[in-house]
Amino acid sequence: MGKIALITGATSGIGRAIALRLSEEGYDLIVTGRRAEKLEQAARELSARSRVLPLVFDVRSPEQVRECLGNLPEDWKDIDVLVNNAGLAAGLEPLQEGSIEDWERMIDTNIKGLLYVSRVVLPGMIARRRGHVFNLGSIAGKETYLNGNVYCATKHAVDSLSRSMRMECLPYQVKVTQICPGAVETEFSIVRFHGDLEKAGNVYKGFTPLKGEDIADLVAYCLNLPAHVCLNDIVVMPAAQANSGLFCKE
Ligand code: NDP
Ligand code: 8X3
Repeated sequence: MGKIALITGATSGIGRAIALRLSEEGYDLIVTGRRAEKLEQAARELSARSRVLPLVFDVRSPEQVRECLGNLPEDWKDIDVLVNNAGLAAGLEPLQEGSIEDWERMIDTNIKGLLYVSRVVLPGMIARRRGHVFNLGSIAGKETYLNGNVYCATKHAVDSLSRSMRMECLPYQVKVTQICPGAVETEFSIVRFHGDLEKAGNVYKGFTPLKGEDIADLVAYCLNLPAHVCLNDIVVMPAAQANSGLFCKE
């Protein structure tokens, strides 16, 4: 049996690319997401190389998280790698015009979802004295940009929780790596702009954004480091981006 990696939000974008890459690296994969059809499609692709367990659930529901991840079949229980990737931005408006529904979606997914999943998975890693957790933060967790308000706050929370996890996992040989990307072209902006493809496409015009595969390469790199080495915190951007608001566009 190979090592087991659990990747949340593997139906698209960064999560899907990480799943593919870890499949190439020989991992068995637990992949999750809410869209059953997309998850099945990803699982079919991954099963060419890996054992795959697709689990459809919403990370915002502590009951669903416990039900799915707390009752894993015996040969899937010993998770070596957890990638807390599921997340989103919804909206890009000044606070005084923001949608409370969008705020709750972001807070419930990006902060509470990450906590619910980690709460179920970490005890096993700690008991086995082995594991590696990756949290998908963002440049939005290192800076605050205009109209990014609640999304930035959720990613600042991921930044803080990643540091807490690192301290609390330290005695148990469980590594914690936060990856904080700048612009990665995925479904992210389509979700942020509530399905407005034109607005979403404009985000990536005039420069070469990162791809999910670039983030997947980083995860693979970290996992292949010697046991005594851990990259704690990675900020990664397109070469054409200096910070959340400064791009060199054609
Ligand atoms: P995508 O929209 O392409 O993918 C998001 C993934 O998260 C999907 O698989 C989606 O699956 C899953 N997801 C969202 N909400 C839930 C939920 N409530 N329960 C379960 N799964 C959920 O975006 P990205 O790949 O770009 O985003 C991945 C992570 O990377 C996010 O945390 C994002 O904040 C972060 N990030 C993205 C950047 C970018 O520029 N793209 C930059 C910095 C960070 P489904 O809809 O099937 O549930
Ligand atoms: C995604 C990158 O700059 O849109 O986290 O917040 S940004």
